[in-house]
Amino acid sequence: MTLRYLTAGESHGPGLCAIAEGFPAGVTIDLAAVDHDLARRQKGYGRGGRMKIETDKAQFVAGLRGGLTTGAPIALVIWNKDHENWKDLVSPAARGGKKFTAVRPGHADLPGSLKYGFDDARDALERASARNTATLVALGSLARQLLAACGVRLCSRVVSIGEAVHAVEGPPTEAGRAAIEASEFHVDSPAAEAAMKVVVDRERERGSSVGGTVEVWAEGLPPGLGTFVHPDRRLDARLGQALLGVQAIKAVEIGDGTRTDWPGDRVHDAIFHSPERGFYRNTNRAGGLEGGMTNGSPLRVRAFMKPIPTMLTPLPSVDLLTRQAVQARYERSDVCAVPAAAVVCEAVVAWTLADALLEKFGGDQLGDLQAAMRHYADRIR
Ligand code: EPS
Repeated sequence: MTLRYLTAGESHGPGLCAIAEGFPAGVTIDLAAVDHDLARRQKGYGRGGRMKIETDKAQFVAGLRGGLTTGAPIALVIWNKDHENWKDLVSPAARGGKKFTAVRPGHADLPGSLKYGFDDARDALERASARNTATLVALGSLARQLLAACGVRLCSRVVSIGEAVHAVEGPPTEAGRAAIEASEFHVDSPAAEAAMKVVVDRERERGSSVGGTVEVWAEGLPPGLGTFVHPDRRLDARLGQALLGVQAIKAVEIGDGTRTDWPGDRVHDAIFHSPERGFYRNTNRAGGLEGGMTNGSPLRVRAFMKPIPTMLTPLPSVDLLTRQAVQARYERSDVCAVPAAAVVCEAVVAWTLADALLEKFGGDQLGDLQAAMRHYADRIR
């Protein structure tokens, strides 16, 4: 691991923060682009009231000078506007209010309280909240800007919400990318949008919630990021860890990896070569990864998100303190956060790829990194 980060912060505490270490010097960081990515995460049909309160912005407090990275650790803070409304309950000095004991099935409330010996699940849920994904998006935005300087670009889209599926193959076109960014469902199909809206409205009406599937694409990656030599250095394993580390993500697919019903001749991508293109494929069922390494084709990973566990019509539960049967507590939440999850997954994939790129090519400084990439491109042609 060349690039590393730590985050801290609770959902309704004063703010969230992150420190990134190992980022090369000389990368121009567009601060407005970081805030733009934070705004993308806040969007999406089915989001709850919190997103009307927040306008997430990253305040950089270290590691940048004159818009350029210096190679020193980068530190940033995202302040929680909603803290003002919760400060009697969750400020560092206060511990007021009713205890949260009607623990929600599917959330960290119960196992978190048992593990740490809490008599109030708020001590677990505040940190377990998906609010922390704001820091992941800010970090991912830095990684995306580094990758862009190295000819790599990423995008994401929603593939399904509940049973509404957008059947797509291949990365979105240029027009598709614009449509995705303009869509409340983060999808490049009006028909899929309409079907997804029906599902979200229905589950809101039922007092329930709904999950779905998102995909992330990265184009322009050189072959050979990651390695087959040891399990924990495989790029597919590292992407799996990054994506499964995002709240509510329960499964990850690389390329068409779940198509175990297909025979080998339908699964593997035949290899071709021409002097102009070097090695290339006409298909990409591997999703750009072979042997735990990029193979030069676009990377495609999918992440599967479970429905959010906070529901207006709650499931039966047991009170943490009395051990009596209760209905799980409802707190303001989202009916569907799948479009936001697409932006978060894109961010953690960007971070993982930036790490693998720096590992392969070295990276005290952007110019050295770019020169190493050019040398490698010539060698493998
Ligand atoms: C989130 C903020 C949270 C939730 C959601 C994600 O805000 P609040 O709890 O104040 O409504 O909307 O968090 C969860 C779904 C969860 O399970 O904690 C955000 O910023 O993304």
